[in-house]
Amino acid sequence: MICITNPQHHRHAPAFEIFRGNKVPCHETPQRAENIELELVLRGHMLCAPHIDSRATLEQVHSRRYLKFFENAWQHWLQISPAHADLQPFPSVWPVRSLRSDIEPKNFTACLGLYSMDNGCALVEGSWPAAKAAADAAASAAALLLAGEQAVFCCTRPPGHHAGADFMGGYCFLNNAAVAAQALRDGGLVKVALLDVDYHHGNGSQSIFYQRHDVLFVSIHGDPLTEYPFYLGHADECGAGEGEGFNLNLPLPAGSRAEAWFAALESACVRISAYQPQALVVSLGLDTFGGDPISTFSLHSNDFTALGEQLARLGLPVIFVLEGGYAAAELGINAANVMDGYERVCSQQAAVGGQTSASETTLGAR
Ligand code: OKP
Ligand code: ZN
Repeated sequence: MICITNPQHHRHAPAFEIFRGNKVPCHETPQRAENIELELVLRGHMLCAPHIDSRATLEQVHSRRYLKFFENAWQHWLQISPAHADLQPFPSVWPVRSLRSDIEPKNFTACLGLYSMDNGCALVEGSWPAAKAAADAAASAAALLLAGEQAVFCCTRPPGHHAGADFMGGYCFLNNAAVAAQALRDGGLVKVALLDVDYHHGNGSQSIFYQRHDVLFVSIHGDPLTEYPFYLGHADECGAGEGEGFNLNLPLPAGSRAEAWFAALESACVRISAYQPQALVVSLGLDTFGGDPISTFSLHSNDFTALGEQLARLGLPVIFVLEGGYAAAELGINAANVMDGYERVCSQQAAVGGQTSASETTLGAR
C-alpha cells in the first residue's frame, strides 16, 4: 500500500502536556510515526512524501481567522517576550456560554483560548509546519485515490479529528481526515463516508460535516459520559439541516471488549454500505488497543488485521488517516496489520475475479 509520510512531523515535539494537574511527557510523540514507518517498510510497503499543497482544502474545512491565528501563533508568542522561546503556551481562559467569540481579542492567551477546546494542544515552534504537512499528506492521499489508487495510508501526526472548523484540541490542530474527505469531494466524488475508529469521538470531524449530506460521518468510540472529549459523541446526534440522518455515533461503555467493538463495526459498515459512497476515509486511531495508556478498550494486535479485512469487504477505495494510539511500541504492528488485512481481502477479491474491483465500480466509472 502507498503510505504517505509527514517529513515535517518531528518539528512538533512538545516537551510535556498537562495531565491530571501534572506536567507529564507527551503521549503524542514523534516516536509513534517513526515506529509505524519502520514497520511498514519492514513489510514491504512503499513510503512517499506529500506532493499536494492542502491550503485550498484547509480553507474549506477551517475558518480563515483560525488558520491565520495558528500559522502566526508562535511568532505572536515570541513577540510578547524573547524568553518565550523555551516555553510552551497553554490557554487559560475560554469563551464558554454567555461570553463572546465573534471578536478576536488582541491578547495572545485570550486568542489561544478562543481557538482551543481544551489545554490539550501543547504548541511549539514547529507545530504549524508539522500540522500543515500532515494536512498535505491527507490532500496527497486524496489526489492518489482520485487518480485510481485503491488505498492509501497517511502517517499523519499531529492527529486531526478533534480539531473543528475554528479550534484545536486533544493533540489536534488541523483536521487531516476532513481535508481528505473534502479533497475527494472537490475532486469530483459526490458522496464520501468518513469512519472514525479512534477510541475518542471525532468531535471536530463530526462538527465540520454535521450539516452536510455529502459526507457521512460514522464513529465508534468510548461513551462521552465518561470518556474524552465528553461534550460530543452521543448516540442521539444524527446531523442537522441537510445533514440530518448523515451522522451516526456508536458509543460503547468504557472497558468494552473486542466482541462488542466488532458488533459496532458491523453496524457502522451496514450504514456506510446503505449510503453508497464512492470512497471511504478512515480516521484510524489505534488507541482501542488493550495496551493503550490513556484508553480502556481491549483490542489485540490481530483484531487490527480483522478491522482491515472488514473494511476491505465494503469494496471501496480507502484513505487511512492516522489519529491516536499511544502504545508506541506496538503501534507499528497494529497499523501495519490494518493495511495487510485490507490488502489481503482486496487481493482475494481480485483473484475471485467475478467481483469487480472497487476502483472500477466507483472512481473509474466517472
Ligand atoms: C487524542 B486522540 C485525560 C486526558 C486526555 C486528551 C486525549 C486526546 C486524544 N485525562 N487528553 O483522539 O487519540
Ligand atoms: Zn484517541
